[in-house]
Amino acid sequence: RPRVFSGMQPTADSLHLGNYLGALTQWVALQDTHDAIYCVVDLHALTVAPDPAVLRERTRRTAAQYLAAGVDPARSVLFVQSHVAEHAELAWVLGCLTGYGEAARMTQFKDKSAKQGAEGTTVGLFTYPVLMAADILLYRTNVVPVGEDQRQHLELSRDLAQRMNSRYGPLVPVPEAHIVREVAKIYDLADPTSKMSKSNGSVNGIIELLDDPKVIAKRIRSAVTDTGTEVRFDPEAKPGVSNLLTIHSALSGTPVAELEDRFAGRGYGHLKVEVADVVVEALTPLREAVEGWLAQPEKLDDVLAEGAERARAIARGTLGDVYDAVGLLPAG
Ligand code: AQP
Repeated sequence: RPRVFSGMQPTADSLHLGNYLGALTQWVALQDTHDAIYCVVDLHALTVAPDPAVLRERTRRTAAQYLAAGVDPARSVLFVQSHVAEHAELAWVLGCLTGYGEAARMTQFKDKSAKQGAEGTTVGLFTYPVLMAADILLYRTNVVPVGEDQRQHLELSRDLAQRMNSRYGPLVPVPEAHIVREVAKIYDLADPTSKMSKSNGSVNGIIELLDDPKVIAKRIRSAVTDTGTEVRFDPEAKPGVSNLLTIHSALSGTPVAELEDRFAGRGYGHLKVEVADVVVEALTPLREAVEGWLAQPEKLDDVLAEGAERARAIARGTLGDVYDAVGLLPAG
């Protein structure tokens, strides 16, 4: 079976609806057809200088959300990035294959470093996409399910795979992005031209998976729409309404065209009420399942320890081949 790998950063107490629709639901579906490996990328989270105790807590919470959403440890490898030392080791080798200008062109780096200023911008933020390439190539990954915002980083992973293979002989497959167009970019409810984001989102524009249902309903009710009344999917002219239709359709399974018909002549208020119901209905069992996992931290840690062991076995093989190919002397 082809291999799928993906990860998310433990940079918030809760994942948001963009993470869930753009990535996590795809991860769960791909378990049926792929050899799946999913990771909480805590080393990446160090780029935002988190409080140590908070980072530890969020790492567990993120893993609990993967499990609650349906990542099944019996079928997938689920682990924490820092538990497998080979990620950082392969990242060094790949960093030595990455051009400075190539890394400096990454738009996420440009955006985040512009916000943080020269003093606040670390080398870790700069080399973030190189570590991401290491995560992916270490498992000889074929498919990487991500949202649209990660497309450029994935392109770099592909370039590095090709470069390594052409310089040192075939070592890793060139990974493909798995980006599902309809849900590739969920927008901020309060600013529907920006993506829903853990770090940049306006407080009112983001729906966290673990939010209280009342908060979710309130945020959807106050979602920014346009001054018209027609419920129509038109991301250019009606980004707010189109975002609500996307969310409804993805969670309810109802095609967007059918929703347009259903809400014809009924105005935005009705749409918002129904979207709130659909979101609360989808997230309530998920929130309860997360609470279940967090109530048994030993069981959660056991799942992660077993996952790390399985991941390490694969990672060790790839890193050994790469070290050998680039000419590092075996330890004997
Ligand atoms: N708004 C979104 N719509 C669809 N998919 C999205 N993803 C993120 N936002 C949306 C996808 O979720 C995964 C999260 O990866 P990450 O933890 O590395 O975070 P990120 O891509 O930087 O996005 P976040 O979670 O919103 O954080 P910040 O605030 O740092 O931008 C990825 O697959 C991503 O594509």
